[in-house]
Amino acid sequence: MKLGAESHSPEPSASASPNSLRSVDRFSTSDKLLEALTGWRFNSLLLNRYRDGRDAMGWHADDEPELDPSAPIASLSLGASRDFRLRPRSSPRRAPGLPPPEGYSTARGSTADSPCAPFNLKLAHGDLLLMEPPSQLWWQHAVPRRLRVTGQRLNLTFRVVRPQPRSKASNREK
Ligand SMILES: O=C(O)CCC(=O)C(=O)O
Repeated sequence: MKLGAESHSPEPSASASPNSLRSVDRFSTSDKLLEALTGWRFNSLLLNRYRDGRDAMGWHADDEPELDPSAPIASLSLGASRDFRLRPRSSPRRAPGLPPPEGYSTARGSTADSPCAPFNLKLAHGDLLLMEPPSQLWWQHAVPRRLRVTGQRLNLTFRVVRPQPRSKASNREK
């Protein structure tokens, strides 16, 4: 799935120029586009910049407690194409109401055609990857170093963060 590349300026500032105002308009347009495409309203945006193929991201899952586990994570790639690796977690986390994924018991000794074999996606400019639940509970992902990649890549991940209970510390400040 391809989305158009746009420069985003999420907050209008008091000194916003006509250009940055146009960026804000485009941001809300692409926000609506994302909602139309996914059916989700995201409330958090994380930007990663890979200056070239020497910049990489290690194996991890995006399963932090503040993230809504019932929401997908939408990931927009801009710029240089990069490999995006996926592999099953060594111990999958329980997904409420779901049996373990098919083929998981054989994941450790998996073969290329096993449903849980590690695999690679090539993420190119304008690609929108939707990681649906429970992928974060069962899979890890990484963007490995690729020294032949000389171009820059930006990656924007849209997430749903749950409202946090007020901490004792912030209560004390009041
Ligand atoms: O750059 C990417 O495509 C992946 C980014 C990522 O894994 C993350 O932000 O957690």
